[in-house]
Amino acid sequence: MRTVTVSLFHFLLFIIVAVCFSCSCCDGNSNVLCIESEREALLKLKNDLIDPSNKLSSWVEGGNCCKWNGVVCHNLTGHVDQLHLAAEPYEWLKLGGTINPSLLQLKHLTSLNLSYNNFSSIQIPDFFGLLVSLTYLDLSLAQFQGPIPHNLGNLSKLQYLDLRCDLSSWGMEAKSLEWVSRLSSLQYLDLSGVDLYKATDWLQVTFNLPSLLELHLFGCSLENQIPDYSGNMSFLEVVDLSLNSLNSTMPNSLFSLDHLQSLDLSNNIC
Ligand SMILES: *[C@@H]1O[C@H](CO)[C@@H](O)[C@H](O)[C@H]1NC(C)=O
Ligand SMILES: *[C@@H]1O[C@H](CO)[C@@H](O)[C@H](O)[C@H]1NC(C)=O
Ligand SMILES: *[C@@H]1O[C@H](CO)[C@@H](O)[C@H](O)[C@H]1NC(C)=O
Ligand SMILES: *[C@@H]1O[C@H](CO)[C@@H](O)[C@H](O)[C@H]1NC(C)=O
Ligand SMILES: *[C@@H]1O[C@H](CO)[C@@H](O)[C@H](O)[C@H]1NC(C)=O
Ligand SMILES: CC(=O)N[C@H]1CO[C@H](CO)[C@@H](O)[C@@H]1O
Repeated sequence: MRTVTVSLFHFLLFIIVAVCFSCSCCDGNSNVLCIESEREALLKLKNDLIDPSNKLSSWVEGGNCCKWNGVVCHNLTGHVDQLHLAAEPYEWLKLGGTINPSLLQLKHLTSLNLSYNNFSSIQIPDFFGLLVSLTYLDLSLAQFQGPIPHNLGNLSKLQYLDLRCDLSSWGMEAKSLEWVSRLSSLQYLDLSGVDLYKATDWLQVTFNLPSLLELHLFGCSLENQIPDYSGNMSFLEVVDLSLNSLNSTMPNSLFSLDHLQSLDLSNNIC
């Protein structure tokens, strides 16, 4: 009886190992097949993008989109999980054009990186606020213009938001920061270079961001005093408020943040 049990165990082990090798299920991402509707969505996206360096040449009809340049699928479900379409800082043939709302078909997208591209002909599309699975959104130095859509505040899973823009271009602005206060999962926020001159509510809004570790508001044209947010952002480690017009009235609590490692207030009125 015992030998039967042992050999049955070995038999099962053999089957598992054999299945693993034959379909390479242990190999993760590269072997999952993409989902057809998501492939079509990506092709529509490509259609509206200007791609001077042919970065998206692998994006063709009928292919396995999980193997396409910049596309990362979930290793078990095959859903598109991440889109890494960032340019490199030194690259001068950047992606541009417009962004097709077909992006919304990627319902499981957790990470979108378009940084260093050239979207100077458009604003951040309103529909980005519907990409509710996102945990990472990096649109830094991608030259988007105009107002930041406030419905980005609906991205409740967002942990990382980088909308930093080039100081010399004054590309983007926000007239309110109420939407930021709704991003309760945020750990990293960078709005450096975004014109916040008119976002006077930054003094009143309660930034209930208990997970926030880094706050970068370099060169945002902020005025008046530094508001007291410390109670609701008590885990802050890095704060950069340099190059604004903040005055010397400062909440004492700013200096009692237990986890603070770096505080940059240089180039202000104070
Ligand atoms: C899938 O990816 C996760 C991490 O993203 C990893 O922990 C897991 O082992 C992977 N599973 C397979 C079957 O490759
Ligand atoms: C986005 O891509 C840029 C350029 O490759 C990289 O430096 C940056 O770390 C990426 N952002 C995230 C959130 O991974
Ligand atoms: C960005 O794209 C615009 C056209 O949309 C073009 O005029 C401009 O030269 C491009 N800039 C860079 C730095 O590639
Ligand atoms: C997203 O946010 C906007 C305001 O910022 C709000 O009016 C809208 O109803 C929200 N949409 C959803 C689907 O939650
Ligand atoms: C800083 O600005 C606030 C709001 O305008 C004002 O109440 C405060 O007196 C100012 N502090 C100094 C030192 O100018
Ligand atoms: C510790 C602290 O100041 N918590 C405040 C955070 O913000 C909420 C309002 O959203 C206040 O009710 C809390 O008192």
